[in-house]
Amino acid sequence: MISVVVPILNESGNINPLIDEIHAALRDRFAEYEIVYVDDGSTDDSPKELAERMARDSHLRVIRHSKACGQSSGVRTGVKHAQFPWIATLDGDGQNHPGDIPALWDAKPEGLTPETPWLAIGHRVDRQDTNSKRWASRFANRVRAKTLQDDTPDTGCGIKLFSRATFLDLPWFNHVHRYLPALVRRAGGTSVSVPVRHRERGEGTSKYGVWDRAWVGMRDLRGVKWLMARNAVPVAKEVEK
Ligand SMILES: Nc1nc2c(ncn2[C@@H]2O[C@H](COP(=O)(O)OP(=O)(O)O)[C@@H](O)[C@H]2O)c(=O)[nH]1
Ligand SMILES: [Mg+2]
Repeated sequence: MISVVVPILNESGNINPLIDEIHAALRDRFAEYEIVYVDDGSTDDSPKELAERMARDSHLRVIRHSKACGQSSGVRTGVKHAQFPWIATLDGDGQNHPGDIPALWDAKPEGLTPETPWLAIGHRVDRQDTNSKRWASRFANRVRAKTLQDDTPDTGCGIKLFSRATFLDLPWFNHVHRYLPALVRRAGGTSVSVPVRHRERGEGTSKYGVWDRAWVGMRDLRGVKWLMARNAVPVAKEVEK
């Protein structure tokens, strides 16, 4: 019933502990689930660790990009390959707690079909990052919320829940994963923020610097604002014979 998509780049040492936690969070809650890792061309031991784990873990599937294409591409590849209608995403460094997936699931209105645009996104209430990253993120979130009016305190959080149909119907560009609440609303849907835990990264280092993200963010924000202005959501109903 649910596919957990984890985009990674060089997350050696974080793979097995996170997969253990995903199983612990889901096994009593979902009759059926799969874990889809998308390796964006890692050059560390991640491919080896994934291959070893896959040999003994029937829930795990691994998709590998032949060359690095970025985190949003990783999410999209995972969603495309997912076999279940509902998707949860997680960062691969252990900063998100898989134990929060059920809270996002519970935020889903009862009876909601996968065809109805809807998104639950984590809100990292007690963020465990460096001061500079927290400051930059707070600033970026404020500018974005004011520009897009998406009523979301934290769009950079990696833990999210949405349907496969919803995601694949959204416009796509590199870094789109930071603008999903606005884009789901643009599609006539709703997004809800759910308070989640946040931890320090396990092994390894962050793949993003504060400044490279800020410059890309400003350009993307202009693009998303344009998309919002050029919106038209039809209410379509088949005419009966
Ligand atoms: N597929 C893919 N995943 C990435 C890339 N850069 C980062 N990630 C993953 O995205 C998640 C968040 O990245 P991270 O470096 O922890 O960012 P931070 O938490 O904002 O410092 C982690 O799971 C990374 O492995 C990338 O270029 N491609
Ligand atoms: Mg991280």
